[in-house]
Amino acid sequence: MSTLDLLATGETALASAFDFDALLTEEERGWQQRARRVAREQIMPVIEDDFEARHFREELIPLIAAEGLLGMHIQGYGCAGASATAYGAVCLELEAADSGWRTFVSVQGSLAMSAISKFGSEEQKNEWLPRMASGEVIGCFGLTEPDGGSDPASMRTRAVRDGSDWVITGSKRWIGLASIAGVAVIWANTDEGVMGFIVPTDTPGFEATPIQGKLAMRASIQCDIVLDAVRVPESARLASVVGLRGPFSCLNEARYGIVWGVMGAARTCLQVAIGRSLSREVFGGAIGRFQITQQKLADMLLEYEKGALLALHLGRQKDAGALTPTQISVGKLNNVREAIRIAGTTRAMLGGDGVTNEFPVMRHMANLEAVRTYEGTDDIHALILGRALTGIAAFS
Ligand code: TGC
Ligand code: FAD
Repeated sequence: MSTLDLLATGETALASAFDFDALLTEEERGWQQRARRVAREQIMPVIEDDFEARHFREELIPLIAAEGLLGMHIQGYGCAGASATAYGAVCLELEAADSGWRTFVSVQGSLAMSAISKFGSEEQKNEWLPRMASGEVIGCFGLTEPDGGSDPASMRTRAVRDGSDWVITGSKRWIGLASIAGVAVIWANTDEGVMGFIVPTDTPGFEATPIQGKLAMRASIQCDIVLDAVRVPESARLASVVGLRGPFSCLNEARYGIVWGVMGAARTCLQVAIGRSLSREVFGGAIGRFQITQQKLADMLLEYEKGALLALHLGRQKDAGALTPTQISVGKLNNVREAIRIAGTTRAMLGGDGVTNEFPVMRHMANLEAVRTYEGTDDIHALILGRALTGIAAFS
């Protein structure tokens, strides 16, 4: 049975056990189907080659933009103003193909565009958002630094006022899309606290270099950034926020997308596991006839179904304006953890073939290790929840 046939078998069986799509509204399903089409027709056929070649296929950006997926949850400025649930469903479909493509819409829409949308002036929004929604301009979001990304409060990058300008000096690490970005949202410490700046990447002193040697997220780009006395005018500052509340508010958006996205990676793995359990014959019959195999499939179904329902619940909360950062941490910690387990169990069920790229599973496993680390590691989200429950911050 080909991998595609196997996925189709798994898809039918999974949908009959848990018809998630039926829980979405017609509008949400419309967005979901658009993203599913992009994932299946444009990403899945090339992703194994791109992952192997460490290639980010930039030519897909206009297609994704044409479907309205960039900054789709933002109102106005060329953005669709779709619901949070619709955006979540899109993240799930893209990550069912590869986490790198969900990260692409996250960095562009949830981080760079959200920062401008939340904290930018009318002029800044009009200047950047329509071109970012159309994919003409790619954005990046520079918060993490080489030392201790978990603790942005220790930020060393500094912005110093010089007349009507700001001069930014420092370095950032792991910044998605930076080498192809036209604009960077850079967070820097100042005498008054952390501030955000919209930095065109052709500004003298700005340099982004892709990080090499990645064994995860190989079909996407992350960079080191050096800021060597980068000079921007006061009009480039995101003037309506000072302090870490600024970048952290954007992280809420991206973490929310991850809660959904990783269930896409989990769904693909579970579909493979179901298909393979019916097609792989050992000891004279399909491995799906072993009780041990069925126990694994049942456990994976439980966690996939719970994770997808949790994502949907958070989506409905967000659409009602009631989603809290604590709830987002519950979703990020749980869903990434369970997606990693589902990918690992499926890989083992595939036997030796599971370590090849004949199946999408080991690629998802590797990607999910990166997802576990970014947007707050699992340890950090556990500590956020511990603080919420006890009132005691145990970060240091
Ligand atoms: P803390 O004292 O807790 O807070 C400082 C100020 O921020 C406010 N705040 C928040 N505001 C909005 N949303 C949240 N989730 C917020 N969390 C905190 C807080 O109210 C306070 O405001 P104010 O006005 O009183 O000053 O700050 P802390 O330094 O103790 O934070 C601790 C901790 C560990 C929670 C925080 O440092 C943290 O979350 N660390 C993880 C860093 C992280 O997640 N980085 C992600 C970088 S971007 C990325 O990874 C992109 S990956 C690509 C993709 O998304 O696909
Ligand atoms: P560290 O902070 O050095 O953590 C190392 C280990 O220590 C981890 O296991 C961590 O859980 C643990 N640890 C840290 N603090 C504590 C504590 N208080 N208690 C217990 N354990 C602790 N950043 C951006 O700004 N923009 C991006 O676009 C972006 N994209 C990314 C894409 C990828 C693929 C990756 C891998 C990262 C990306 N990041 C981005 C950075 C990401 O947010 C950081 O990697 C992450 O926040 C962790 O920081 P760190 O890697 O420096 O690990």
